[in-house]
Parts: sequence; C-alpha cells; structure tokens
Amino acid sequence: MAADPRLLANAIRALSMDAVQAANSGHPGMPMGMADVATILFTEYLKHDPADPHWHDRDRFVLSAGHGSMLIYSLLYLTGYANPTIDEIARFRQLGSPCAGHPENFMLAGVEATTGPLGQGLAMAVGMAIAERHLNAVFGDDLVDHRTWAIAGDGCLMEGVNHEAAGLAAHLALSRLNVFWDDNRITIDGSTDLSRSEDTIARYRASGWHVVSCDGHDFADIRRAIDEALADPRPSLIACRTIIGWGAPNKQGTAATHGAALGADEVAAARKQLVWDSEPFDIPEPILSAWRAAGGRCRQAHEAYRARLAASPDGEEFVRRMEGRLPEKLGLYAWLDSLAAAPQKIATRKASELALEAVNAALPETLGGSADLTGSNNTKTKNQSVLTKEDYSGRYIYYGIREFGMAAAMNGMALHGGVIPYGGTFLVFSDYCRPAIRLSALQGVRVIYVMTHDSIGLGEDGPTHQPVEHLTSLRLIPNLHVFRPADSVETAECWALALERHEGPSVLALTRQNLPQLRTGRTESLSPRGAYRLRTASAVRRVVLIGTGSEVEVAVAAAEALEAQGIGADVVSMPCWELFEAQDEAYRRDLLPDGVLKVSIEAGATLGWERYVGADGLAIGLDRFGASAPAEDLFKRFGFTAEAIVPRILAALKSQGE
Ligand SMILES: Cc1ncc(C[n+]2csc(CCOP(=O)(O)OP(=O)(O)O)c2C)c(N)n1
Ligand SMILES: [Mg+2]
Repeated sequence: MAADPRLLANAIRALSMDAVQAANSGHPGMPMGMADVATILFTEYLKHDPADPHWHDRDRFVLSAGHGSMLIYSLLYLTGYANPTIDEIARFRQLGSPCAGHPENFMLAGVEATTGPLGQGLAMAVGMAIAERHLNAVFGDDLVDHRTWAIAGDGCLMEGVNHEAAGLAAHLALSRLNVFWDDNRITIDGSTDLSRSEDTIARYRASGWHVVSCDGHDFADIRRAIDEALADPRPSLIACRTIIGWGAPNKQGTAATHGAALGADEVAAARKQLVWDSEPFDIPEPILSAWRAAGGRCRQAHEAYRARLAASPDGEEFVRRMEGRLPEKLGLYAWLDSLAAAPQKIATRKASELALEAVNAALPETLGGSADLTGSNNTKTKNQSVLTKEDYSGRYIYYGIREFGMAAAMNGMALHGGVIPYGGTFLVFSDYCRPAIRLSALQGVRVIYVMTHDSIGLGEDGPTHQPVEHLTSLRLIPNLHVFRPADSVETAECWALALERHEGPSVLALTRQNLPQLRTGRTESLSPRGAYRLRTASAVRRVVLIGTGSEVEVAVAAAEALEAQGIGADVVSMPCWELFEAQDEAYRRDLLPDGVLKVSIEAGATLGWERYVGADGLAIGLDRFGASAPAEDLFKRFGFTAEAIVPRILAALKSQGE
C-alpha cells in the first residue's frame, strides 16, 4: 500500500525546521508550506533517478524560491541521492556542508540551478525548457523528452524578470514548463496586501499561460491541478494556495516562519501537531523506505532510455553535446587564414559576425539570439533559422526587448546542457542583464554575451547609450572573462576562447565603428595570454602603451608619433584582463616592465588601470558621461587621439625625469 503522503511530507517539515533550528538561521516557512506539493511532485510526477542525477533525459526541477533551500535538500536526501547525507543536512549553512544557505548547482547533483536571487530561477527554468524543446526537435523523442518544473514564491512573481520570462515562455509555447506558485500571501514584511494588488493569475493568463489553482494541502487537488497542467499545450502556472510554516501551530500563516528558526518551543509544539516523535535528523524507517522506494520509481524508464541511447545512431553526437565537448575544429582557422591574406577594416561587431559564420557552421550546438538588436549586434548568421513554437530546431532566438530574461534564459540553457547559448545587446544594457551575468559566473556556465556599441565610439545615440563604467564594472565580477578585441583577428581569437571556456561565461565587447586590422600576416593565436606585445619599440624603450579594443589603434598612432621623436614605445594589446592575470609573473613583467612609463588607453572609466600603469603611470580614459555626436568628433573631444595623448606622455616623461 502506498504511504500516506502527509507522513512523507512531514518528514520534509521535520528536517526543515530541525536544520534551521540547528543552524539558528534559515527559512523554515516555505519548505513547511510547500512540503505537500513537493511530495506529490517528487513521488509521483518528477522523472529523475537519484542513482544517476546527471541522466540527460531527466526532468529538471528548479527551486526558484531558493530561500526555501531545506525543501530541496530534504527531497534529495529522502529520495536517495548520495548527497546530501543526513550529517550534511544537520550541518545546514555551515562551512563545508553542501547544504548552503541557498541551493548551489556546484555543490550538489540534483540542484539544477543556483537560486536565491528571486525571479531568476523561474527565468532559468524557461531557458531549460527552451533547450529541451530544441534538442527534442534535433534528436527526437527517443533521446529528449522531459519536463521542466519550478517552484516560485510571491517574491519570484513580483520581480520584474518574471514578466520577461513569462512572456518568452508563452510566446514559445513551452508546454513542458510547469511552475508551481507558492501562493501563501506572505513575504518578509508581512501580508502581500502590504505591497501587491495585482491579479497574478489574470496577468499570467493574459500573457498566454494556462493557469490552474489548487489547495496546496489537499493531495487529490494537487494531483488534479498537475494533471490539468500536463494536458495543456501552454506553459502552466499551478497556483497552490498554501499556509506558510504549515504545522507550526502558533506561527504558521505568518511572516514569523519565513526566515528565522521557529525556536525550541515552537519546534516542540510542531512535533506535537505533526505527531512526529522522532529525534531531529532521524527519519522513521517506514517513512524513509517509502521515500526511497519513490526515489527508485523511474529506474526502469532510465534503463529503457539508456537502451535507446545505445541503439541510436545519434547517440554519440548527443552525448558529446550534452557533455559540452567541442568538435575538433571550431571552423575559425580558414577564416583567420583569409584575414591574413586580405586584412579587413571592419567593426569588431562585423568581425564577430564573420567569425560566427564559421563557428555556427562548424558547431551545431550554438544557439544564438539578441534582445531585439539583431542587426546591430550582428548575432545572426546565414545558416541560422529562427527557433519558433512551430519549429524548435531553429538556432536563433528573437528574445524581444528582454535583456534580463534573455540572460537568465541563457543560464538555464547552459545548465540544461546540449547547447552553447550566446546573446546580444548593447554593452550599456549589460546593466539590465547584470544579475544574470553574475549568476552565470557563480554557476560556472558557458554563456557568451555579445555586447556591441562598446564606447563613445557608437557616436550619435549619445550618453544614454554610451558605456563608460561598464567594462570596469564587468571586470569586477569573479569568474567572468571580459574580452575587448582590437580587430578582426583578435575578435576571432576571443570567440575561440569564449567557446573553449567550459567553466564560466564570457563577455565580448565589440565596436560599432570600423577598426583597421592591426594583426596582419598569420601569427599564432595571441589573445589566450590576455595581453601581448603588438608593437616593439625601435628607439630605446621609455614608454609602454596599453590599449584595449578600439583604443589599440590610437595607441599605435601615439607610439609612432613618439618614435618619430626618438622615444621608444611598445604597444601592448590587452583584450582580456582575466587571462593576463593568469599568466606567470615573468611574462607579465616582461610585458609591463618596471622603470618605463606605462600608459593605459581605454575609452571608459580609468578606475582599475592603476593596477597596470602603477602610481607613476598615466591612465587615459573617460570618467564622465559621453555626448551625442559622430564618433570621430567624440574621440577628438575626449582626447582619444595621438595628438592629444602624446603631449600628456611627454609631460609625464618630463616630470618623471625631474
Ligand atoms: C532579488 C531578491 N530580492 C530580495 C531577496 C530577499 N528575500 C528573500 S525571500 C524574500 C521574500 C520572498 O517572499 P516569498 O517569495 O513570498 O517567500 P515566502 O515568504 O512565501 O517564503 C526576500 C525579499 C532575494 N532573495 N532576492
Ligand atoms: Mg510568500
């Protein structure tokens, strides 16, 4: 006889309140409130196999309301994943325990996404559901046929990104996406009446979703709602009316259960209420075996899948893509050869498009897109058809004006695996994506951001569109590689580096304006070192000019003017700080030696360049907003010309000599 789901759910409640109590920190209310819904999902619907958490065709589950992390830790333990162990749960939120404050994909198999920043889990789930449909269209039902589930709270559905994600999901008719809304009408400050008056259900319906409501503590009603969701061809929002902290007799239904330990008295009262006699972290044997049996539910389906995979002629290619291994050739060599033979004076956004022509032909796993700036970001190549609800096999997504939604969806795609997402917008709007870029970096996923119009060089659109502080601020994000290539050759090299980077995201900052090709003749790839000597001083070296992107051309002109006066000047092109930082000291010192004047030239904030030019160096940049005018006029106006820079260098040399 099947176990009583209430008993199973109470195991989640006990683990959650006891772990939070032990840590004296955490969020018991959400897991206790959603325990009943989660029990039905994990014991009756979710396709997963705790024995192989990475099974490619498993359902994906995202706890968008990440503060309720004890819910997922309980579920993984109870269904029989190798981790967390019960000891790790008992050490919830302590150093070394994988049961971190919020769920982290890099700590536990079974945690599909790092969540906690509200709304983003939902948006990542949309990306996972897109990746699933795309791979299904390419590889067929035999290899790809799964669902994406998410639990979102009131907070997730208030955050702006939920609107972008919901719009995208409905537009692409992601029927295999099912989102539970923990409709408990409580947030940290108290009742949602304090801050919300909208009709969330009507809003989702109007967006094109199927919405079904249920009593989140009535098992039959939960099943009915899920069955209805599964039958509908639209993405579904399953609004579950719940009581936060259900089972804690004096605190349930109040914000007091949201984010603090219940306290010893209330935990004892909840034990009585739930008729739960066992000690903390001790799950009674019959209940644990019932959970473990439920955890093994899909083993046969998994085995059948493995047999299909082994028999499939596409199996090897599918596994290659899912494991994120690149094919031998990125397709860029022929393109680099042609650049050596016939140098191009083009914008780096155009150079990116031409590099992508080769990449997209060689790599069937790239999935591109833009937030409504396709023609400006140059992100769509000739061989890419559009991914639509009628044809998910397309490899280009019109994301609409949804930068944050796009970035979060790309995180979901990369986490799902099987695709390498890249997406474009203007660099200035990287701010709109920033919370998701941060999560790309934290999660260690290969997402490639194509950010064009990378300085005042974009010209007439003016200061609203001209990035100033963006390169600096992106370089602050750990594990993010920020590339700013100087010409068509570097652009191709940086694309290769971004694609080969399995362990994290990359930003390609690209120009609108044309740039000369500075690297002529076929050379080895130089960008992997992050910075390299592009031009060596002829006269005795007294200056090292360091440029990035469009300002490398300016640095070369300034170096030539200095040499004409007998002052030796190296030019260092530095397309990627992070890669340069990874070089050994000898290389770094050789490039940026002591005893010479070091000058950085970048049309953006100077903050940070002290690191390379030193206290006596010169950081030439832009520490104010730009202006609306043709690019050439702006470069003159703000001093990014050899004529403006050389006198500053001469003055600095003079004062150094004194
Ligand atoms: C983007 C973001 N803003 C703020 C927070 C801090 N925070 C965590 S939970 C929460 C309230 C969420 O309310 P709800 O989703 O209803 O969760 P419940 O109280 O029902 O568990 C807030 C503001 C956050 N985690 N992410
Ligand atoms: Mg709530």
